[in-house]
Amino acid sequence: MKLHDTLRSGNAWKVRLMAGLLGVPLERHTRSIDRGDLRRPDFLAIAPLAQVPVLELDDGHCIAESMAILHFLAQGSPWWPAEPLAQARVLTWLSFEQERHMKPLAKLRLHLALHRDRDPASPEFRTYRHEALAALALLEARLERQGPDGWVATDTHPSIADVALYPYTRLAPMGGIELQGFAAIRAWLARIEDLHGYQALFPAHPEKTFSTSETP
Ligand SMILES: N[C@@H](CCC(=O)N[C@@H](CS)C(=O)NCC(=O)O)C(=O)O
Repeated sequence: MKLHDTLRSGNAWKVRLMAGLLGVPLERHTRSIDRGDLRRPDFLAIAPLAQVPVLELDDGHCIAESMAILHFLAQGSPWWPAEPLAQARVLTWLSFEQERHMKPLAKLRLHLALHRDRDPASPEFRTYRHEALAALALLEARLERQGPDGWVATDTHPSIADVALYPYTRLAPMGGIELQGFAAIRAWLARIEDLHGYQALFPAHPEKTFSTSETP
């Protein structure tokens, strides 16, 4: 299978993390947003939404959107529980990630750390900060309730909800959101990083997760 990604995409990091945790090999095809690769006809032919990540299967079929890809990869594994109520709980947290968590955290990281092209004091970025902190407060409360052995959506084995919520939570400090006040989140991040098969954002340079240079 081939993953179409960009070097720093947090949404594509979810897919690489999932594949690593499952022990599934992925060939990376890394594209550049700045070079306009995501607007090229060859990419648009496989990516109806013109975004990464896209997973290309060996038979040529392609899957867009990180949630859909995680769902596909996790079939038949404990990362997608078999029981309908447990599945519904996983979907609750996937929906939370897409609607309330990922966007403000990704915007803060992209524009305040990577591009440095926005004023953090602008109304728009103050709103993103407020939304990001609110999302992390909800995640913190959930993890506190789940206890030190629980996971975001499930009780014993982690699920694709943990994988989905990990990257932009881990990268939050790049957008000026410090995690010191979120003890349950910090413990959960550390537990994910201890899992067999964990993948760093830059696998050859795990220490450079927060680097803003063009090359890892
Ligand atoms: N909802 C999508 C969001 C994907 C997304 O935002 N991808 C970004 C990179 S992290 C992208 O392709 N940005 C370039 C663009 O939108 O032109 C998912 O979860 O996969």
